Amino acid sequence: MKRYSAFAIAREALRHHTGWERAWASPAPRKRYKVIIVGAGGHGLATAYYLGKNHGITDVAVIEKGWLGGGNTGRNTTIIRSNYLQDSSAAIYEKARALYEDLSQELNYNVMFSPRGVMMLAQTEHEVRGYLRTAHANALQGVETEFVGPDRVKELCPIINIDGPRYPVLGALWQPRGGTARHDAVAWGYARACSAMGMHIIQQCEVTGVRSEGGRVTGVETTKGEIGCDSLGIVVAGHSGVLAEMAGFRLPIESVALQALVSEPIKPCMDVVVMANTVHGYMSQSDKGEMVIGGGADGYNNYTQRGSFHHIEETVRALVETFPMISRLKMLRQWGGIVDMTGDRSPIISPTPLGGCYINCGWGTGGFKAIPGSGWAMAEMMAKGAPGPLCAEFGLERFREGRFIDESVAAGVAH
Ligand code: FAD
Ligand code: PYC
Repeated sequence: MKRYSAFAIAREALRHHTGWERAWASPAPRKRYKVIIVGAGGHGLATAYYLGKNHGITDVAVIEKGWLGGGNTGRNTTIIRSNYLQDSSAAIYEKARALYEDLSQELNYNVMFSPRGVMMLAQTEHEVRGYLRTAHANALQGVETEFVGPDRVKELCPIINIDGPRYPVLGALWQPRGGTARHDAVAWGYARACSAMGMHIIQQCEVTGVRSEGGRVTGVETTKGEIGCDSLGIVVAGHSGVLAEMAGFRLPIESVALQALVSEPIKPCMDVVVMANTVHGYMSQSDKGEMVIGGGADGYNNYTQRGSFHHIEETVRALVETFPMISRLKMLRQWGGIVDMTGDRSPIISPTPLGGCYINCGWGTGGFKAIPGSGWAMAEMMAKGAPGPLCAEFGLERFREGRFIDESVAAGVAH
């Protein structure tokens, strides 16, 4: 793999950009791999990357039914933060946030991580208490957050109306090193690094069955034929239940659509991310100038990856009291992704009842921020055959034991 650098840009400019190579190869599948990962979203690709980087396992195929990053990874609103309540959550989300800090350098690919700060508004007394509690928990966990008052909110984001008649801003949970990154660049950067290690990324190849013998996985059936493997990682977000059924077990997951929209591009007016969880809306401004807006998840199970008119109306209505200036914006595009929701709003990173088969899912409305930490933990589990410290608490057995990791407040706006 040729490195990207200022020198490479100058060299290619001089030869009319004829020397760039493809970022990743598109090989035909081999008969067998040591590891197969189903799903070339951020979590699947990061798993493959850390299998190679941390554990020296490169005989890996990542199999994707569409195009890489075409699932939730390329559809999300890119908020990165680690201000969760429970210790096990704070550990994995903060590991991910910390990895994002250097990810562009590590992958030699600009993922445009922008630690511009994330603010979760408190607009009821209940939220004030909840976020004060989170700020105290974060202090003990070593996660840098603070509870700030309304004046500081106004200072950080002047376009907010803090005196709303129904929902005045009473304060906010502020994470100064939270922010955003370019979502598809995260997928592309990991894919390029995996391909450079000799891994196969196989797009347009749907997994249609899971093969096993004596209680152990032996391979998958796909639209490009059967492919054998020693271990299998299922990392397919909203389709986790479908893949689990192929592998012969059930998951405590519901699949629903989560929608988002962007406005026409406007001049820079907001350089932080704001989430308003009581009214169910959030907003940031992209580097192109569009206001990136989202709201709550659809209230019914669904596999349709598209937006709906009622969502635009509901979300803009929710936000307009706090951000009056958006009432005059034209909305340009709208879309949806199928998110995989668990009852406690925490992920599942776990061995499964089928030997050699592991699952990573349940990130629901909030898994973009977790991609590097999740891939790190999943790779460790697949390489060693058992969960390591980062994901030990996120096993499937917690649902049987009633040991929930309740993150419904931190999941916030979209849950
Ligand atoms: P995906 O990116 O969905 O990848 C799974 C892949 O599996 C897909 O590409 C799919 O095609 C493939 N697949 C499925 N079935 C098969 C099969 N049978 N064979 C082969 N391949 C298959 N998170 C945040 O942290 N911050 C946010 O601001 C945020 N905003 C969001 C806004 C929206 C509108 C949405 C929809 C989600 C948002 N999220 C956010 C959540 C985040 O996007 C997801 O948690 C995360 O992207 C999940 O990544 P993934 O790799 O697990 O799944
Ligand atoms: O997890 O921060 C988040 C988030 C915001 C909007 C959707 N998910």
